[in-house]
Amino acid sequence: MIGEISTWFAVGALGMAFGTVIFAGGLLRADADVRKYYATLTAISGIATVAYVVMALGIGSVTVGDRTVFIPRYIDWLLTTPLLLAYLAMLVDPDRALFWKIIAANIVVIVAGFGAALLSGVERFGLFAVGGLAFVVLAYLLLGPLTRRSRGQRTESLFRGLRNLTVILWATYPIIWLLAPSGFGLLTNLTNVLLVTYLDLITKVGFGLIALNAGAVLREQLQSSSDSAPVGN
Ligand code: RET
Repeated sequence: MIGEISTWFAVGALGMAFGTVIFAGGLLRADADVRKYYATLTAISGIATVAYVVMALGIGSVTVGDRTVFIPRYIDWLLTTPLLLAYLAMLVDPDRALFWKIIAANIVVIVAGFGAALLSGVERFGLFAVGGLAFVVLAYLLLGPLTRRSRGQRTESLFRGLRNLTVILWATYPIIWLLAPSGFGLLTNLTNVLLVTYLDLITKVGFGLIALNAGAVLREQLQSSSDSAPVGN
């Protein structure tokens, strides 16, 4: 049972559904000014729940050469990675041009990776390199220009924490892609699915839980500083 790929997809579906319930519960109770944060997290884990259920049911996989490509995985990434980046951007409110550059680089990453996975010959490594290069641009935009926007904002430390989680964990995806059957075939498909499922859960549900927890602390601090203001000092 544990040795079956569909088991890991089912684990992923349960984890994503858990996150969706927590975030949707928060959305129902949220004040108007923070509703967009909850709505974004709910959409991210909701979309992933659907993708994992579909994959657990064995739907949407194609065979390329002697390996399997899970199409719902790439559709999930195409929809949810821009939402994760939008969440980061909402914390620091960048200008539109910078935001759309970030989204464009991200879309090139995922589309190139998807295209590469569908090719069976060595030319797929060329497309992988295009995706890798776009990822370097994306990481630069997050660590450079977007981080400069965050300076001095109240959300700066939350932004930095989530940005680091994002850049570090996202950088492991291309490494796994290369080691998996999509690249050099050093990992079995089962190990590949298991690793990516864990990563997806941390980058989506873990990201959301950290954001909500830190957001609550932030709000408390703001409230207590405004409560204590009239008393003096
Ligand atoms: C690919 C291959 C092409 C080169 C690069 C890749 C990066 C993928 C990433 C995926 C992130 C997914 C997330 C999912 C959340 O649940 C497409 C593997 C750079 C960064 C965060």
